[in-house]
Amino acid sequence: MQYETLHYDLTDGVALITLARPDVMNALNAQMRAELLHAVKRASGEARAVVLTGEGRAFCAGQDLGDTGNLNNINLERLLRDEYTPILLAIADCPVPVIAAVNGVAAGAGANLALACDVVIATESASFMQAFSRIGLMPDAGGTYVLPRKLGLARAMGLALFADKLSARDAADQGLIWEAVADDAFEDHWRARADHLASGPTQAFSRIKQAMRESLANGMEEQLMLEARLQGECGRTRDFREGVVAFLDKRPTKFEGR
Ligand code: T3D
Repeated sequence: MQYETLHYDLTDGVALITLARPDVMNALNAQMRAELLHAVKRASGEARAVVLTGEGRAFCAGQDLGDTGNLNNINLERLLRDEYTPILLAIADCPVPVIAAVNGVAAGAGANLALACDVVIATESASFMQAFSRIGLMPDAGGTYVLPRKLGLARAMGLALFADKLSARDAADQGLIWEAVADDAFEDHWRARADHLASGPTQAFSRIKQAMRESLANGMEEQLMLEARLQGECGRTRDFREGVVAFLDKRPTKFEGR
């Protein structure tokens, strides 16, 4: 697929997906949704870490409100089911870690796209906004799934009802995202984080993702059984052997992702 609404680059195991409609703050139109789904699936098959970021001053302003078609005859259920849900599931199912490098405002479905990623690193001047109620909607694109789980019900409810902008610093302090980084250090920082993940134990990372996500629905015993099974698989990887040998040899690890 030739991408027109995003850039895709694979370097040293890191797939960098850059949303590229800066004139509309990288708002998602139908073409961008199709290309993003393709890019995430492509990265899942060839990268050891994925970074999703935005071009210009925004990360993503959510649905392109100029691309909604006839408002009297709009089918939002179909739009969400057929075009947004596959992207969010592709990020969850991606076998390698996905970082959202939030370079500016993330609003509406753009905020929830970022929050669907495994790690969210934001620049300090970025912000997160559940903009939906400002236009008469409720949070979608996974917002009602991730917000109560990451923040608790009280803060999730407030963000959804008031649609206030939450600064990256507050988002980090409240546990909604992993970290907020000074603007002038932001790019170097997320690149270093991505390189770290891309040279790490990919098989273990994949199982960390699976176990963390399944824990949200599992009881304790089910989760302990899952951990035992997945750790058994980790124990059969080359990277586990390398990790132990490197520790005993007092040298840095050289993980191959196998
Ligand atoms: O189809 C459906 O509607 C259902 C799906 C829903 C999922 C959703 O995501 S609903 C939520 C949609 N998003 C929003 O409501 C956010 C709308 N945008 C804003 O509130 C603000 O633009 C921001 C807070 C994100 C940024 O504000 P600011 O002051 O920094 O920038 P701005 O001047 O408002 O925007 C700059 C340009 O981007 C501007 O265009 P112009 O005037 O320079 O030609 C603006 O119209 C455009 N833009 C920003 N967001 C969108 C957009 N164009 C289309 N769609 C957008 N979402």
